[in-house]
Amino acid sequence: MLGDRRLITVCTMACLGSGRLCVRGVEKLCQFGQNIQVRRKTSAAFVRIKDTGIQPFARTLLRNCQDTKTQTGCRSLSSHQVGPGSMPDFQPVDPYRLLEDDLKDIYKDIRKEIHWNTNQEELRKIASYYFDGQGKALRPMVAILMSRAVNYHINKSGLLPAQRQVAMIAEMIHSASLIHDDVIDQSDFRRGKPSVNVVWNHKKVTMAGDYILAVGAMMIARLRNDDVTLVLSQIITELVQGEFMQLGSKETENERFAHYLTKTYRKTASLIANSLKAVAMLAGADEKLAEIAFQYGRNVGLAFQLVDDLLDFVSSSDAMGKPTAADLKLGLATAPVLFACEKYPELNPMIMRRFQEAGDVEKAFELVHKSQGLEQTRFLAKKHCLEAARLASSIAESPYQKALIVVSDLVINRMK
Ligand code: GRG
Repeated sequence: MLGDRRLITVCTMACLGSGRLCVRGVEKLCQFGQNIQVRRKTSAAFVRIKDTGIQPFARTLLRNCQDTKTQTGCRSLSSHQVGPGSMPDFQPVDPYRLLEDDLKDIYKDIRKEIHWNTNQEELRKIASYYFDGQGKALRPMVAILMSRAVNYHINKSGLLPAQRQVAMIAEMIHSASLIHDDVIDQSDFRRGKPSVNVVWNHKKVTMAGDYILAVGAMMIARLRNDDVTLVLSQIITELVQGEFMQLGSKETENERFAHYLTKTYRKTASLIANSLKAVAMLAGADEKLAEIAFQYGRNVGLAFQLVDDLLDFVSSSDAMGKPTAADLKLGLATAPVLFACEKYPELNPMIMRRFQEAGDVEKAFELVHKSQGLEQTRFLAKKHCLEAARLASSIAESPYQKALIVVSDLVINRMK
């Protein structure tokens, strides 16, 4: 654990140090807690970068890849020139950089959708509050990566407008759920700023979350694809069920872990899994390929939430942009606590009373750190990341497919 903590400190320092130098993509990479050493291990996604305009940090990344060119097979490739059979010279880049052109207007386009569908200025403001570019944009990023990887696999090139719409819809459903979550949890802080429920009253905020969902539903309808509509609608039913499950708890340890994993799938992984399945279906993928896209998203999503639950115990609130140990304070027993129960059964009654008695939160926090719960959580997350990487490896080799593998690495090493 000490080793892990040291790694976290080193990564955080690397991020802070390079943050001012970062181009947008590298900033996002930093939010994930990557540093040059990690990149060297995983330099697997490549794009052609013009000689001008490469920021110092990105230049270092390029040098790292060039150093290992023969081992990794680096070649350069423009994201707009990707097509079956054409694989010119690769240079390394992070997934955000690879998709820079695809992602740069995503929030602007979402804000336009939010704006066009109402003339009520306050509703526009509240609904746009979290589309400020401060999130990691993980969901649109993986949706577009999977779109381009699948398109390449089935001999199509580029990105379909409908696939880009799904990337936007995924981020909109995510934000609507964050807004509702903030109201339910009475949050104070998110992404380093006052959470939406602090700025406006909870009735208006709840309506704004509903409004984002409704605009998202109209965008789904415009896709005019019944199967995709079903897949994307599933996300919302599962999100609600996941949140509902979180309100309850289970008596026995076994039941509790199964309950936690189902809840985690519904609350976090379903959104990624089903949006990736939707973009694959829009490409005309067969069932097998659509299932690979779904399973990749499911594994990345589970790992992402496991790491989120882990970071709640080890990260500072400054790094996270939201308070830490928040889950315990909300009465939630996540993976680190459930694992810690094996060694410290005295956690069981605390879980059952949802850490409500004086001193419960502090004691549980201490026992989790004394147990192997954090390592076990990380191990389980890693298992899902490896499975995601294995699934991505079964898609035809392309810069996007390789970037999907890099993403699985970013998820396990992320710092916020
Ligand atoms: C109204 C759609 C809807 C749902 C209602 C409230 C609720 C049911 C569900 C809550 C689901 C929720 C908030 C899950 C948390 C998932 C999670 C790990 C969020 C953090 O994601 P990041 O780190 O956030 O990607 P950023 O800020 O980077 O976008």
